[in-house]
Amino acid sequence: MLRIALIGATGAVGRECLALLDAGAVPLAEVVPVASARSAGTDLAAELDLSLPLAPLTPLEEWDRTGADVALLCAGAEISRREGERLAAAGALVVDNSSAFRMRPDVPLVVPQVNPGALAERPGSGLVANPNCSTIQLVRALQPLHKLAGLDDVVVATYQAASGGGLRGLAELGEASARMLSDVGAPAEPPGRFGQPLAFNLVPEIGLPDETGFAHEERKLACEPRKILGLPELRITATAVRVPVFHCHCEAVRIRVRRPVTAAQVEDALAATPGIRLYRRTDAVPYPMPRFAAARTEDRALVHVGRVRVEPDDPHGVWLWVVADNLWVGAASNAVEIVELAVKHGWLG
Ligand code: 2RA
Repeated sequence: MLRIALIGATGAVGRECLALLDAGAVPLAEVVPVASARSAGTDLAAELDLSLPLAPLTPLEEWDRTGADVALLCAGAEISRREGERLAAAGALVVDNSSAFRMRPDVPLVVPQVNPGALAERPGSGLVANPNCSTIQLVRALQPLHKLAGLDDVVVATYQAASGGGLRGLAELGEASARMLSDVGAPAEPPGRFGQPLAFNLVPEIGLPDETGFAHEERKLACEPRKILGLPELRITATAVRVPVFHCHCEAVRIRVRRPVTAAQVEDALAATPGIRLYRRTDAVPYPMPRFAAARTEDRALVHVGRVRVEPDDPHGVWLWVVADNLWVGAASNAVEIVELAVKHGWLG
């Protein structure tokens, strides 16, 4: 029976982790929700209708940090950098949702459906990194193509939902959309969570650009898949765009594969992959869309792939449209599945 500390429990990802733990993902002695003092008074059990053994919400500043078998860090890179190694040194297996440790060689970066072997042994660092949301759905769609025909080159354009900006991002989009609908002539919102107004707009830069012009989200998409897929030479590049959608990231992906393929072969490989729902042109719903991919619990758990095309003049050129719930597939369920794997390996409890 596990004692899990959940840091960032009141945030968008923290709440999804609680829902998954409440559904019985792992045997629990207790979950200790930890958050900043700002969240004092939040009654998570009542708000989320939880029946798991939940300790009272503890302010990060007052938490004693001992006795946790697992620490789930969902409070951003700054807090992960401050707390991660300290918690690992205190004996917890730390599963970190931020970008703080992802590219460190002694920290496995894990998508359980893609590279469970990275968790064959308990990492000496005590840290396991959860990849970025846009990476997780991408590598889950790429892996069957890699097995089928080998990956050579990947170009991706993302369409990322407001929930990637947390509860504040969701609220900002909702409130600004309502204001603009009630007064179409209203002046644009001041830049908020997304650097630019998002309602009825597209923001083609997520995170800060470096000296090459690539933004932080795009750099994550270029580095993380190489590590997860074990393909350090893979050519992969991205443009990341924030779109005024509440939930689910979408990705248009162009893959150059090493061996020629047909669309039917690609569709069959995707359809045979657990955790992927394939949409064919002839289906009643011929392609995935964010509204539907987040509609029901069973849909939220899947990576939805459609618009499979092989270029008529190049049998190495494949296009996919990939949709997934970024808070669920892209964060919480990946993190909780890492804990499940650790339990299976007998490292905990
Ligand atoms: C986003 N990648 O969508 C972030 C969330 N982890 O902005």
